[in-house]
Amino acid sequence: MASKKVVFFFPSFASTEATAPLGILAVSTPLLRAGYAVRLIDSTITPNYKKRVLEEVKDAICLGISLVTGPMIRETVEIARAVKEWNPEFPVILGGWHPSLLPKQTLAADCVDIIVRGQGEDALLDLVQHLEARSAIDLIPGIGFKRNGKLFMTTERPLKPIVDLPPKAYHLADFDAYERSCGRRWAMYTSSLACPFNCAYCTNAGVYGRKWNALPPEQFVEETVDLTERYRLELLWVVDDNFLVDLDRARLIAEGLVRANARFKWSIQATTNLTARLSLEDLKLLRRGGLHQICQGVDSGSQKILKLMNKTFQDYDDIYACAARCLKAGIRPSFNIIFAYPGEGPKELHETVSFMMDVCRRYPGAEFWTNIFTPYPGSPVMEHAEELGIQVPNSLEGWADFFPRYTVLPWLNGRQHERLQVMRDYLRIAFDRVPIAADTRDRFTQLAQKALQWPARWRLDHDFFACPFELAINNKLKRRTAALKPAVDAKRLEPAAAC
Ligand code: B12
Ligand code: SF4
Repeated sequence: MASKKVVFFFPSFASTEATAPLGILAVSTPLLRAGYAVRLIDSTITPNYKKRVLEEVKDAICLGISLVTGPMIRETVEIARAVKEWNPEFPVILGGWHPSLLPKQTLAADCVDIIVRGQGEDALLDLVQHLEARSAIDLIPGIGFKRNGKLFMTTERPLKPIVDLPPKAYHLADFDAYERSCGRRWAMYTSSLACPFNCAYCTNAGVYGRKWNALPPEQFVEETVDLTERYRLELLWVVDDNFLVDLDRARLIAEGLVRANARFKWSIQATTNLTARLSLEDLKLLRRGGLHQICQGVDSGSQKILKLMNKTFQDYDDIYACAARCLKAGIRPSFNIIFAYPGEGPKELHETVSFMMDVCRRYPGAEFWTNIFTPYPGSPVMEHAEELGIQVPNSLEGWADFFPRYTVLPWLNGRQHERLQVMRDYLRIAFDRVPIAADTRDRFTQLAQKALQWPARWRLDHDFFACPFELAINNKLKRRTAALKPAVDAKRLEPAAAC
């Protein structure tokens, strides 16, 4: 006899940045309000996660799993199969980015019964109520299901603006456990949805469209102050795709936080062109309100590649000037780079590395994080997969190895791939970067790693990566601080040394 209980599983992601999964907290609220009990098992903080899931599903209505494309698929399949072995009739529901972008293929997996496409708040409640009542789910918009081995997709569910979505059920999160795993007490928060741009490698438009919409500043201030006080959080990462679309809203948020005497730090993500619109006064105001980092996708130092990425809105002079203003205001400018985008040759790679080195040298405190281009399902560039020679996986499990840290591409394999990874490792040690996870290095390790910066910069300047002995030394140094490690098998995912 099933109780009114729904079990959620959140598979580990290859990162030390452990905190509560916002997607699951979001879809939990309507369930809780309707009187359902919710159990959240996050494998990052639950060593015996399989046993726990199998215990919890015994008297539940269904199991929901949240995942993005990549390594999370391994544990998704492991848990879904284990549940199916226990009871082939028990409903396994997949939601989140991967099922939303590839609904049919995901649903085709033998261990999956139902998928939810896009926003899950209303769809999952509808679904759970129907499963509980054992009534037909055919008319629930925004889902896909299997019947007699056949796949069915229901009608599209219209996107809801963020103001109409309920608050997330943060109380379900075990922040003590996340803090133990990551060394820092922090959470994510969303204050806007969608992004007006459409970069060719990005999947956002496919799930959230391009109509940017946001919470009013007063709600931002009230919720974030409450959240950080209630759970004693030192940091909020505002995971909006483009926080700075409405500058007046950003200013009002900062003013509100100053007035509320907010004590927490927060960081945002925004495009370089919108960040560049902030004056020094704006930035100082945001800093007073607690903003300490602006993450921006620079992506490439080559105009040619930016054009291919559909990112012609970016201006390099603006990036330099804005980095200077951010640092002056006490805000860390944090930039992302994508290597090996289709069309990138040695010239474009060199332009990007030179740009990075130049920014870091001129503006100490600016930081870069690098990835290898990963062709995600649903991104505009994937429409050209065939001509690019990309082998598109034809099963859910085939996507498990799609991961920006180690993606192998038709134009980047073997020695070339190895060389790029070594170069990325040198970039990691050449300049300081501040990860979310706490810095647990002792003084000796810190000094020794600092000393490695000079030979690393020399190598990058001279494009010389033979006999990478500094990386071996760095690996030894890293072993001295063994405490914080990603929960998944990071060795397989990260063949080269990480900082
Ligand atoms: C925060 C975040 C992270 C955090 C996650 C921390 C954590 N504890 O969850 C960290 C830093 C670890 C991270 C890492 C990565 N991320 Co990330 N990340 C995000 C980000 C910015 C926000 C996600 C979020 O929580 N949103 C808020 C929630 C409320 O929205 P949501 O996730 O969309 O959830 C809704 C629906 O999807 C659905 N839903 C979600 N789960 C479920 C479950 C069920 C059962 C149901 C029914 C519905 C449902 O309902 C929710 C409410 O409407 C998104 C961008 C974005 N706009 O969302 C990228 C994003 C998810 N990440 C992405 C990528 C590529 C990565 C990395 C590969 C990046 C890298 N360079 O390493 C890694 C991979 C991690 C891994 N899994 O292996 C891509 C995923 C693309 C894809 N095809 O899957 C995104 C979409 C960014 C992008 N635009 O490309 N990421
Ligand atoms: S600016 Fe960022 S979120 Fe917007 S489309 Fe480009 S990559 Fe995606």
